[in-house]
Amino acid sequence: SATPGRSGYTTVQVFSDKVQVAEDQSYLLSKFTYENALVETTAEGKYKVKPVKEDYEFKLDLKVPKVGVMLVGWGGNNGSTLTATTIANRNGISFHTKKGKVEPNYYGSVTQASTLKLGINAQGEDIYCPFNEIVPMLHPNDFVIGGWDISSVNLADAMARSEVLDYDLQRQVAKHMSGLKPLPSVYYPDFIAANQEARADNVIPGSDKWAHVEQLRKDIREFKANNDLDRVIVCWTANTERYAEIIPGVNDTADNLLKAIRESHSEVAPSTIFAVACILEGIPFINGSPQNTFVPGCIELAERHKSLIGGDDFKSGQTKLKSVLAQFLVDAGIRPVSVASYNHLGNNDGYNLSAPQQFRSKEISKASVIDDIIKSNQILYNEKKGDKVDHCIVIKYMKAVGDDKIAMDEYHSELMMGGHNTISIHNVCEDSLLASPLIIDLVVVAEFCSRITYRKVGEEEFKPFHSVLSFLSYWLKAPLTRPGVEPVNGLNKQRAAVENLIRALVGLSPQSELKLEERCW
Ligand code: NAI
Ligand code: DG6
Repeated sequence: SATPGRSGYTTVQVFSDKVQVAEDQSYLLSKFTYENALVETTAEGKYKVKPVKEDYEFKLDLKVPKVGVMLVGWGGNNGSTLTATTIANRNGISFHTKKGKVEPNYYGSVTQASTLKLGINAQGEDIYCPFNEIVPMLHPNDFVIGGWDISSVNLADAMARSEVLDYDLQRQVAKHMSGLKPLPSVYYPDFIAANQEARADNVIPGSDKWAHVEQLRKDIREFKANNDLDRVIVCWTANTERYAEIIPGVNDTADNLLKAIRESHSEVAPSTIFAVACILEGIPFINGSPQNTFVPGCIELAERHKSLIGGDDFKSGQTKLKSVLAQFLVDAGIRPVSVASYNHLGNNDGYNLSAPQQFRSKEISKASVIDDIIKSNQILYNEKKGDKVDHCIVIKYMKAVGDDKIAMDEYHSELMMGGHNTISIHNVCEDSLLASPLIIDLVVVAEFCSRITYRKVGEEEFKPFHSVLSFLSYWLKAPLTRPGVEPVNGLNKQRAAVENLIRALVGLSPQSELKLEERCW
């Protein structure tokens, strides 16, 4: 389709001899030389650097499929907010707040509300275009949303229960949502807080975990058939679970995990049951919560089936800012010595996190975000000075503030000649309005990446990207990477990866800010 506000709409035409479009317009092929540098660090602490390059060919399927988005935890704050937002946008439903009329939008979504620099015009000025108008992408107005929840409440009532959207909007979208009912879900009470039990009136019966996998696979197939879909993507936006213990023989390999599920082992979490069902169906599964859904056996299973997985934990407010600010401080040569992060919130997510084991999952994910940033600067962090930052995470449940999470951060840093700098931040994060657009981006980018295959010079076959789709890292607090690879947390680096991938597909070189037109005579 070539309609604004629908999937596949593009406005950019690139004239490059590196790109070829198939005669029937079904795919494009682009040649790309990946340039990097191989570094050897000598015993004396010097560096031997050799530029390296490798030729790639990318193939992008240009037809955007009809996609179903199945949310686990559909009736929660994020699930109901996302559903209402897509309905409002698709139907052009505007509404009134005490400040006046609000037109529907997708603010907070990189793919829907941000731009990319294409190049310069004849006057040397930078020219930007909408992020999703360079190559055909899925549009959220075309999402067919469904999913599961352990709570049977219909989506209109779920939206009201969430207390996120303005009443005038709720009033208008409710009629589109009251008929939407989550499918019964997998509920193992031991994995989420005991305070969630009262919600659990919509669960798949029995304790046979393999039967649960089979039921979910059936749900996915039926949803696909009933809605005439080409593809389904599943996203976990259900409660944060406790960590699963990694037990040799249980969840350490793909075969052991499958065996453990068949034996209904108690250490297999609901989120892992969903991930396994999706992997066996060959559809992408994204984990928006912090728990270790992707136990080693689950990652191995995804690799075996070449199925896409992405995680963990939506990066929405406090942590997103941290992944910019910590990078800024360290790149400015300033030495953060402590980061104290407090927040309190009053939504159901906060209620669940008030239990110690669920809080612990969130604490791990929120704390990991500065690790690679610290590691990148051995002048500031070394054996002599210390290579750690005191980093504390506190989350408190305070019902009264509802979804308006209050995040307070203090960055205490060492300056030149023993000086100190303290930055204090008070950040009101309307939690679900920050998180829901991330689900859009995760789905849009995962779908987009699933249409890309590549081959290196000399290779015959085009292959998909590795199962662990780390291109999604921008939107996730604790980015999952392929085993053995360290995650990249800096937000700008994460965005550059996606931006440069899009550029490569249309024959443009990676973004450069050299601006030689201005700087040279
Ligand atoms: P919520 O508590 O409003 O919604 C979660 C939903 O999941 C509930 O409706 C609950 O009934 C359902 N649920 C629980 N276990 C389930 C299961 N096994 N299967 C199906 N449904 C199940 O929470 P919210 O605010 O929507 O957040 C969802 C998740 O996303 C949480 O884990 C949260 O930590 C995570 N997250 C949220 C962010 C935000 O800013 N809102 C940002 C980062 C992560
Ligand atoms: C309290 O921290 C609740 C959490 O679920 C967060 O609201 C969510 O993880 C977003 O966290 P952040 O750090 O990205 O604002």
